[in-house]
Amino acid sequence: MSDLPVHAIRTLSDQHPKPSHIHFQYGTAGFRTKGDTLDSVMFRVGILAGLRSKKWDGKTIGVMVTASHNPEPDNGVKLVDPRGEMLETSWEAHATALANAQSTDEFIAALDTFTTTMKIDLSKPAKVVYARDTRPSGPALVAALEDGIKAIGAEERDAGVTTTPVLHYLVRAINTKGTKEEYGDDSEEGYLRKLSTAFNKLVAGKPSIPPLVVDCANGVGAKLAKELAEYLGDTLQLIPVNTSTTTPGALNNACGADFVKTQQTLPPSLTSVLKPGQRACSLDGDADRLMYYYLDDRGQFHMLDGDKIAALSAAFIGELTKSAGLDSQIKVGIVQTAYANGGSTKYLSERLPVKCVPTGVKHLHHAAEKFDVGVYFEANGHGTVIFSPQSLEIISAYQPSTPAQSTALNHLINLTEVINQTVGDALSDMLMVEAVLAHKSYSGEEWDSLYVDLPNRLVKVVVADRNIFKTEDAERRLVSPPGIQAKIDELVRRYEGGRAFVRPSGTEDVVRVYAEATVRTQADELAYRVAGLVYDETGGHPAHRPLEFL
Ligand code: G16
Repeated sequence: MSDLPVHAIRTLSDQHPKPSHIHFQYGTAGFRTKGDTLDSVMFRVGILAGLRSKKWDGKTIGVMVTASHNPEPDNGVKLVDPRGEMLETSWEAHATALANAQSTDEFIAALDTFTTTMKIDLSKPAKVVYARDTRPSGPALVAALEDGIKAIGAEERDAGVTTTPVLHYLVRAINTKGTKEEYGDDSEEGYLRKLSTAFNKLVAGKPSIPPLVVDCANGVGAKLAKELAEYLGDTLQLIPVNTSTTTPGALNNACGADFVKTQQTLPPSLTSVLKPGQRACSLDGDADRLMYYYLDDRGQFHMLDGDKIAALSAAFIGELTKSAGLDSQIKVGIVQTAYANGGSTKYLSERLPVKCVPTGVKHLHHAAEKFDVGVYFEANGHGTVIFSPQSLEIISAYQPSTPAQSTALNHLINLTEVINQTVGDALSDMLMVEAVLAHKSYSGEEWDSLYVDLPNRLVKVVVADRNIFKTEDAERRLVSPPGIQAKIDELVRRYEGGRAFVRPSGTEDVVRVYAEATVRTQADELAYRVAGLVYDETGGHPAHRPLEFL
């Protein structure tokens, strides 16, 4: 076993001192906070990525620099494991501990203990691939990350400015190259070619698809959407809007998937673009979330969120496995979180097994792996579909006995290719949705009518310390601070069809409140009452008292 390259680490670590007053936390989607405080975190993550790669015997580890749906001054970083999945949960605590060592000496001592305890063979090679979104703080943070990668002596590959899902794809493609599980060519072009080829095959012979407006949240999705449009040609005309990636403050501002989901309205920039009957979709800042919507004949807005995407895709996959004669061997299951609309949970659980897990795609992904085909979507539009290795083997070995079975089997195979199975991917999910709509000849309205959403409201509360909030039962109940859950229960009882829960965000310094009820005004009232309760009981920040109390 060789030793840590202490000299290189010390010299470079001194150039990236930790701000003494900040405690960093590897949360729902990695480290995420103000971009100008993250220099030391980036350097240390570079080292950690190298060590993770050594632990995996030199397999490539991914690092994505993004704060996704957060506003522009925020930034963040997350690690991607060799199969393109989120970092193994047990390493999150190590990441947090290393990020919080106060000095270079403490950091080196912590690294030493860490590598010994984890039995990391430092003589192994290490490879790291990284990318960033379009945030102005990105280049400096990437430079700090590169110093970390250099300090641990890992080989680096800069994937440049691209989306989070592309980075996940690249990690899997690099690590499966030349194996029987080869995922695709390890380049952005390879990704675009793979998705567009499968999509074009899936919709061949179907009636032409109407052009689709794509709100790119003024983020990195704009670049990929424009490139994808080239690959799709006339099969599906994309109309990218909100593509101002260099306009200060534009990112995720009054546009994008999070805006649509939380405001339940059309981005103002689309009012003159979208026509009644036309559907559109919004990506978020790093293009891993997708929200659909359409205007009905009266110009009224209708949202088609992650729950609706799950319902649409699960039904289609179920139909295909049945038509192919594979339904007894391949079963579809759904994974949701507490945010799933009660209407969707009722509809889906009457048809399929449904599991509820805590927020964060990493939780959904792992639960979905337990199904032959796991369809997982958060209501916020973050999700994908994963086929188990056994299902993929069954599909590839299957000999259909009729032409109809053969057609369905081909659709199923193309679907496995159009879907980015590593992680939620807005553009891949968009192609899946468009393919299903084309097959079913559904308009937005027909898709929407699969089930009726219960009116709901999401509210943020800024509190003194969100870390005092602890939950259980897949985040549906608060165990701490004590006493609040009983008061929430008491409030919920007063509303017909009422449901509400409170949880600390893992990506923003807030507590989130969700409520739904049979009637819109009641859902709003319940949400603001629960928010007020949380605020009053836990010392909310005076400047941020939830305003819309009814
Ligand atoms: C991240 C996670 C999602 C999660 C979201 C909000 O999304 O990947 O799984 O739903 O944060 O989390 P929270 O409510 O804890 O802030 P993204 O798109 O921001 O990476």
